[in-house]
Amino acid sequence: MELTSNGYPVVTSSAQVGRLTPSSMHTSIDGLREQLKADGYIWLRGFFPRAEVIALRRRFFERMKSTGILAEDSDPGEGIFSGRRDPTGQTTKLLTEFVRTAAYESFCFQPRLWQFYEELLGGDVYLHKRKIVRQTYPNDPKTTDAHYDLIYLRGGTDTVLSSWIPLGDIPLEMGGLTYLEGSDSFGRQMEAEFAARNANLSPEERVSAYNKNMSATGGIGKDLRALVNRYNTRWLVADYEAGDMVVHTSYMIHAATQNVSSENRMRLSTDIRYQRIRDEIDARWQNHWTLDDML
Ligand SMILES: O=C(O)CCC(=O)C(=O)O
Repeated sequence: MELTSNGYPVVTSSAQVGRLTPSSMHTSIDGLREQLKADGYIWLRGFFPRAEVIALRRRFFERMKSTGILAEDSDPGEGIFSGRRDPTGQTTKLLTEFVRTAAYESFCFQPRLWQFYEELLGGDVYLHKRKIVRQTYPNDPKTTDAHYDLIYLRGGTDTVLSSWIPLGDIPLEMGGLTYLEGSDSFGRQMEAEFAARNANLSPEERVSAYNKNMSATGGIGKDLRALVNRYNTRWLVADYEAGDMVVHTSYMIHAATQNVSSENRMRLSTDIRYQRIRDEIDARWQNHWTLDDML
């Protein structure tokens, strides 16, 4: 299957695509920390009970029922697209409402998760209030462009870690997250270059993902082929399942591929960020996420 992102093919040859390597359930926390350092990511299969994740997906799409985006007579838990986008803006309202619900927030705050991060980061941890839920429609060419997270989080520590959590199964055809292999070090180089270029800007501009030295979206490219060619590496993809979690560093370059679900399923995922409480916290991320918060 040809992978596309933002309307472009992801690669020019099949040798430029690889598979994400899952971490073994038996790897010690020290081992996971080493993997994260070496690879820029760890893919933890079955980290959450599958039923808990599926229930959250169902809850989300049940709330969306009134907008008409779900196929008639379909089970909301399946998240099958009706083919009709909601013209009233109600979906945006419900999405921003969902990230504020106790049900969603308590999922993100569950002890299994924060205790894991306490172990991984070796200290008390903090969860950023700005937590994102992303819903994508089948055959929508618009996807997340390539970036590393620190671009948007420069006001805090670079040891912040992101959790990308599929809310439901996200097989390859549903357009999950793709990582540029070995790119933690490329992200570090890029950030050093941006820091040098941004040095003369005001403190506020210096941390901005949208200052004059950055792109309009803050990202580093919509055409993923340019990056894979430039670094002579591969885009890593996976068939993600409900219950999985990927953790990535703030320098790891990633993007999303297009959802071309043959069953017309909408993709749902969340991405949230934990860090050590003692490290610098980016003050701009201390409000609930809205689609137009420009962060
Ligand atoms: O889910 C996506 O499309 C993008 C997620 C992302 O950029 C992240 O987890 O940092």
